[in-house]
Amino acid sequence: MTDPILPGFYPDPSICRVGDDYYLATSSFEYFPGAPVFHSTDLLTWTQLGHAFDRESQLRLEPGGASGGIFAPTLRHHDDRFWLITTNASQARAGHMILTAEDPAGPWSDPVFTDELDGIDPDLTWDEDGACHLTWSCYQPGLNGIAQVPIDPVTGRSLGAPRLIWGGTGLAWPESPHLYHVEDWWYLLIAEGGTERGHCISVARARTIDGPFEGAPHNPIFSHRSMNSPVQNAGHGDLVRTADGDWAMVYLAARPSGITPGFHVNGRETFLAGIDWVDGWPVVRESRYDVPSIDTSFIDDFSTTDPSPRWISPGPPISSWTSRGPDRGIRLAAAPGDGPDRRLLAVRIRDAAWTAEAVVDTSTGTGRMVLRLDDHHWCAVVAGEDAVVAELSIRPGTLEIGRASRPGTEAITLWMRATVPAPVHNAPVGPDVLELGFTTAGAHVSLGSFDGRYLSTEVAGGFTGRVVGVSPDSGTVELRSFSYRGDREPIGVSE
Ligand code: 6LW
Repeated sequence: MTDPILPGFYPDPSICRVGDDYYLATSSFEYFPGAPVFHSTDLLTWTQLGHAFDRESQLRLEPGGASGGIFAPTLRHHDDRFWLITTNASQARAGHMILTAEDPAGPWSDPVFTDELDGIDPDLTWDEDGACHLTWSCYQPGLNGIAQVPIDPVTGRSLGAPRLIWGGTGLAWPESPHLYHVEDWWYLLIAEGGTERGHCISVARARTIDGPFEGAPHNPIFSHRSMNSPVQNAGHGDLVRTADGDWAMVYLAARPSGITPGFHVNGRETFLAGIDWVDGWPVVRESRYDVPSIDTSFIDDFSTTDPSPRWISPGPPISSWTSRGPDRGIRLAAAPGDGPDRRLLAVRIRDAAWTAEAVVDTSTGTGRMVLRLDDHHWCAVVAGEDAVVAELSIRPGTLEIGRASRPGTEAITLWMRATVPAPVHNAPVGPDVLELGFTTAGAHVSLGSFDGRYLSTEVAGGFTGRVVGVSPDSGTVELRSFSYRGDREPIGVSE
């Protein structure tokens, strides 16, 4: 299976079902709102409902904390409520965060914090007696591996001492534990090997939720390591029993491309597989589902009352520095000074080849279109008063890759596009070519292009993927409309 059900950086998926409805949440790191929540009735097509963290009283993120913030969540439904547990990796000593909601579209509660249970990837599971257990990837000395503690999920308080329940098969980083009660067994599904090319999924089982757990003789039960597949880094799975009684698994994977070692630019994405039970163990059926290609294109003129949940920011909440135009458009106010809280209104890149355009009015300020991996790996089309400049910033420098005078100061369309290059002399090159430019008064100006590998995770590191959007540099910039189209002819920037 090569197509994700959630393209773009939506990693660490967790899924649950209520009747015929499926719900899924992913990690979101330094971006706010955080922990996006999705809905589906067929596991194949998903609609974003919103985010579990959508107000500052729930979550304060460190500005510029690349790949910090909200790590892997677990989403469950119990006692007629939805439960989400996760870790703010920038404040991990505060404990894991438990949120609840009647409606997964929100509002979600303010978080309740657990005790300081050092580690990540917390899971909540209720046993046959209704007791709740927190199981997580523990870093505490003596408990290194998958640990578990009985917990009161309402208060967050531990109701016993943490215990190591499985150390995994011996591969690095046993993490992302999830538990399932199937017939007479409790199954513990984990990821191992690290979230890179060695990623895999292993399973163990026990007669009781707290073990002792015995690993499957054929672990890992799923991996793409050392395989010749366009889908790599496969791991971090969560199982769900389907409405018709079968089983499925969501998992994360990346789609690196280009010359070795391969570069993935859109982060780790969410994929879907089938699950069969054979001789008392889950077996992954990777190609069971025919995932439809997803139309990721949109044009947003900000005329709707509520902003689409697609918009995120790696800094302060969007509402704190934006305001809506009288009937359409959105005004972006630049941050005072040059603080780290880069104000960027952005969306995830979800395709290999794409075009994005921002129509901006800079009559009351200056601003830029930005493609960001993190604060040290980005490129921009900067609309100044009399010139438009294309920049590429790779720590520690920022390179000007093109400049043109700006005819007039009326609204201007800033654009970027990514194309997938053909191999040169049969040798693959970078994952894509990024071209930056602008269009104004009918003049279409390409400012320059560069090899997109420099804005890839293999170069920058981290857990996220590219986002594209608009950032105010000074004063107030009005974003009249933003359009994104995947894998088709560029919108309005044809030569
Ligand atoms: C996540 C861990 C992982 O918490 O990477 O894929 C970490 N696995 O389970 C960040 O995504």
